[in-house]
Amino acid sequence: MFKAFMTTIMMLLATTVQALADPVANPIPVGIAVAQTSNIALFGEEQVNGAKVAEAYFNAKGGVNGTPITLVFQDTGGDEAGAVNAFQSLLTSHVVAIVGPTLTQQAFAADPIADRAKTPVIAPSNTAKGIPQIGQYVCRVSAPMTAVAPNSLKKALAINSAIKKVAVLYAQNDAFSTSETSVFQEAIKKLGLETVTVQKFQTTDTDFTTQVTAVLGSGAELVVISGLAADSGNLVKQLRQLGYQGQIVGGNGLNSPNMFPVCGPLCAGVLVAQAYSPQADNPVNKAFVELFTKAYKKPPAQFSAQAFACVQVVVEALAKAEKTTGKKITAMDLAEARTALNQAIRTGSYMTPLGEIAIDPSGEIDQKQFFVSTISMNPDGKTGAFVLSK
Ligand code: 1QQ
Repeated sequence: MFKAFMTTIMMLLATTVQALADPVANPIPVGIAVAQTSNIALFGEEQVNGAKVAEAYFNAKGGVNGTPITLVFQDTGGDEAGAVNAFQSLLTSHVVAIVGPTLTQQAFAADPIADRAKTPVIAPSNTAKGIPQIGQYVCRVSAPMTAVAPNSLKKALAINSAIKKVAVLYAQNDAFSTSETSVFQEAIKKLGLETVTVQKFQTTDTDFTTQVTAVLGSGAELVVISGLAADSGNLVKQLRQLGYQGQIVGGNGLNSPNMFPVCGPLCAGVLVAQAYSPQADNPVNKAFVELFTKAYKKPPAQFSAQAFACVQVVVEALAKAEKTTGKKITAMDLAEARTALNQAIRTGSYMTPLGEIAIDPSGEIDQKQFFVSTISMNPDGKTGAFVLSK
């Protein structure tokens, strides 16, 4: 016990002393801690791709006032321990900031470590309540579900105003899913709809017979799902296989084209609210869509765009920090650079593929525009698209 305590103290001291003594490297290292393995890699792969496009794009434009950045990747896997390890490893790799982790569930475990090390965290996909409140060094470019989720319910009603009875399903072992379902449930009440059943599941579940049977017995005309990718995808599939024919609204866990092979042709018609549209009409989005499509032979979706925006926020805030301090980032020591970056992130606005965004002093994003899309599946039954609902 005492020995473990002393080891932790020594490690903390070592990192602090190192950070104070070490200049920032050139190219400037930026950490990317997302899920490259596990089920959560369905989201993480999109994030890696988006971040890589941003690295190439901003370096080609001169990086940070002439100094390039370099992304340092650490796989978080899908759980808290993986995220904690990835964050610790990146902090000792002398990154100026960390973009990550993929899940809210991981952020509540890992972000406090970076916050204590006074290293900015830019969340690319953490949408639950309470993320910016983790600490002064934590911010997000992923709009909270409070701002995004209700849009899909309103769209469902616009399509079918006869809907009255709603079934709600959520993953009870995931912090994002429990947060999102409470947003949905509140919105359902406000819209004057009736919640006829609330069903819980685990993100590791593959058989949803019990939940689907309850939904079918409830007479629900709308099903609202809050889970992650594989679980939500299988749930959609089994709802359809067992005969549910009404509208389905999916939460942010159904926001990835990597989920399409899970429910296959049965994904078609699911409504999803989104913080990004590849059709957004601004120059940086056009450049992003073009570069991304060229590199990966498919258009980008939300998680890629949000990862791109995170890297953009870091690059542009580093450039701002150089202007306000009158000092090159590479002439600063790490601790100085991290603090200057954290302050700069929270000033001004950014024109990103997500449209114009700003980060307020608390670390919360201010985003103007959201979208609702319907999943449309291709004849191959594995690929498809989010088609913007007008
Ligand atoms: C969160 C989410 C997930 C669906 C991101 C992949 O929004 O964990 O907050």
